[in-house]
Amino acid sequence: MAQSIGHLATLLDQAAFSAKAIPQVSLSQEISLVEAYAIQAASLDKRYARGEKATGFKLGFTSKAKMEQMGVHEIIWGRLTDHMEVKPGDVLRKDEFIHPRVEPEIAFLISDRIDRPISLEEAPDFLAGVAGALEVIDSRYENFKFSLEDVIADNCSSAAYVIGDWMPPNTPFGAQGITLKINGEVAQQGNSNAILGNPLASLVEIARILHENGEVIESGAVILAGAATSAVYLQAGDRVEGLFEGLGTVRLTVAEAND
Ligand code: OOG
Ligand code: MG
Repeated sequence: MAQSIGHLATLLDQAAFSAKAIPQVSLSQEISLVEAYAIQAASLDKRYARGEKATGFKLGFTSKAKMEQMGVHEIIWGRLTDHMEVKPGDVLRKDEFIHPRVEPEIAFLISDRIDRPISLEEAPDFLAGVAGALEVIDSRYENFKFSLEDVIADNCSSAAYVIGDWMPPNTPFGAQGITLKINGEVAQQGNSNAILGNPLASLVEIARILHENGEVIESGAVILAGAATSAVYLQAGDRVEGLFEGLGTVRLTVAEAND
């Protein structure tokens, strides 16, 4: 018998909470896109019930590099919570994750509630700030493999994020170089315009999609526009730096294995 939305949400929440991978849902049953987002919502309800607070939204597969790396070619969206936020100076513990990867992103801080589709021209009016960011993704599925529906149900692999200093919204961020360094070595190199041609297009997309889904973006919310490059596996002891032209450097440290 097919597993219910509630049961699948519990399995995914438990997998994240205990850092233990589960088999892909799609290997044993077919789920629709609507069901996948319903599983995501139900699994987030478990986090909210434990006291986590919503902080915003993320987009996924907004760059060709990410689509090709993961074999998924549709834009997806997920939910961020305060539990996922890594503050400057915090050290990430690898054992709290299954197989974490890091990727460089552009983040937006929202100035005014968005409850309708917006155009690219008016999108800047909704920005209180822009920043470079690092997202840590951690698929709850074995071998980091998933279908479109699987990854949506799994809240788009959302696990942790660190945001650099917020810069004024008129800071140029549209076609800026991005370098991801691990332990001082260049691991990925790209440009912010790899994100839908202009990262601000991600805000336009999420406003449209959320409106269709009856969700709003609150003032003060954070939006992660999607990775500009492929993601890289994290190892214990890694020192990660995201260098964002015009926006500064964002750092993340992974604890040594025996810490
Ligand atoms: C899914 C999440 C994709 C992005 O920035 O494209 C994503 C994954 O790759 O596991 O966060
Ligand atoms: Mg991402």
